[in-house]
Amino acid sequence: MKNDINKIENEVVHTVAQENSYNTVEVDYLKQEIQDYGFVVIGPPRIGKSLLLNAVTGADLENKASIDSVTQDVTAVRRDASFYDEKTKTTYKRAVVFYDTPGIEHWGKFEDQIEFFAADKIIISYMICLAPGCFAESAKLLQLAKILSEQHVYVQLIITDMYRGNRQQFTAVLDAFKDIALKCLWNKKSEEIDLKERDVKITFDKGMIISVNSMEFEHEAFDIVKEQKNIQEMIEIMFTSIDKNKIAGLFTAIMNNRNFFKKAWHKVQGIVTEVMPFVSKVVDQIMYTGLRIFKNFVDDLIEQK
Ligand SMILES: Nc1nc2c(ncn2[C@@H]2O[C@H](COP(=O)(O)OP(=O)(O)OP(=O)(O)O)[C@@H](O)[C@H]2O)c(=O)[nH]1
Ligand SMILES: [Mg+2]
Repeated sequence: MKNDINKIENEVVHTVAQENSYNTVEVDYLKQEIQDYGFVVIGPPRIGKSLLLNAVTGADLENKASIDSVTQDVTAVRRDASFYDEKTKTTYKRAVVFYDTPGIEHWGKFEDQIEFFAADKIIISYMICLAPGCFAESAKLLQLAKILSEQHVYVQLIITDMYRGNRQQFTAVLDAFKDIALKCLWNKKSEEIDLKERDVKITFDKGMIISVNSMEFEHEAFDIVKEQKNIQEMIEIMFTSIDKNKIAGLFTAIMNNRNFFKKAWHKVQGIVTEVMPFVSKVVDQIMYTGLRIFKNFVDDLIEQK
C-alpha cells in the first residue's frame, strides 16, 4: 500500500509541478510536509491557552495566574503517532504538532503573527480562544476565521476558562463566536447549549464552538468546585471532523501556503480540479492513514487520562 501511496503522490505532485514548472526540491518539500498536521492556539493574553494545550496533550507548558504574559514565544508540542498496517507489515509515521502562541495584545500587529504560520507550516486547524471578560477585536477574529475557512482550515472557537467571570461575560463571548460561525463556518450540524451550566457544543461544517475548563476550578467565596470539562469532547469532535474535504483542502492549503504556489493561486486551483481524479485517490489513501493515526492519537490521549 505504501508503494501505491508513493506512486499516486508522485503522480499528483509531478502533474502539479510540471504544469507550474516547479523544481523537484519544492516537490519533495511538498511531499514531506504532508507528514505533519499542525494546530495553532491563539487568543488574547492570560486566558488559558497554554493550560488548554496541557490538558489536550499532557504537556507541561508554563502557565500561571499573573498579570504579565507568560508565553513569550511560539512553542511547539509534538506528538508522534504511528500505526502498523497488517497488510503491508509497515509502520506509518505522522506527527501532530500543537503550536502555543503568545497572547495577542496588539491587534494591529495581529497579521504578522498569522503570517508566521502561513509561511511554511501545514496547519490543519486554528484553535481561537476567548475567555469570559477578556478583550479581543472581534472584527479581526472574523477576518481571520474567513481566511481560514476559505483555505479549508478547521476553525475551533473555544471559550476557555468557562467558569470565569459572570454570566453576561460568558454570553458575550458566546455571541461573538456565534456571529463568526454563522458568517464563515457554513452549515450548523448540531447544537447543545446549557447556559446555566455554561456548557456549549455547536458543530458546523467547517468548525465548532465549545466551552472548556482545562483544570479544576475553585471559587472560594461561593464554595464552588468544578471539574475539568469538555476536553475529551473537544478532541473527539476535532479529530472526527477531519474528513475527506479537509484533507483535500490540506492539499490546496499546502500549495496556497507556499510562496511559490502563492503567486499562482488561481492557476493552482484550476490544476487541482484537473488532477482531482488523482487527488481523490491520494485523499482516500491519506484518509486511510490519517484516520488511523488520529484514532490512535485519540486512544492514546484517552488512555493517558
Ligand atoms: N480553573 C481554571 N483556571 C484556568 C483555566 N484557564 C486558565 N486558568 C487560569 O488562568 C491562568 C493562566 O493560564 P495560561 O494557560 O497561562 O494562559 P495563557 O492564555 O497561556 O496566557 P499567556 O501565555 O500569558 O498569553 C492559569 O494559570 C489559571 O490560573 C481553566 O480552564 N480552569
Ligand atoms: Mg500561555
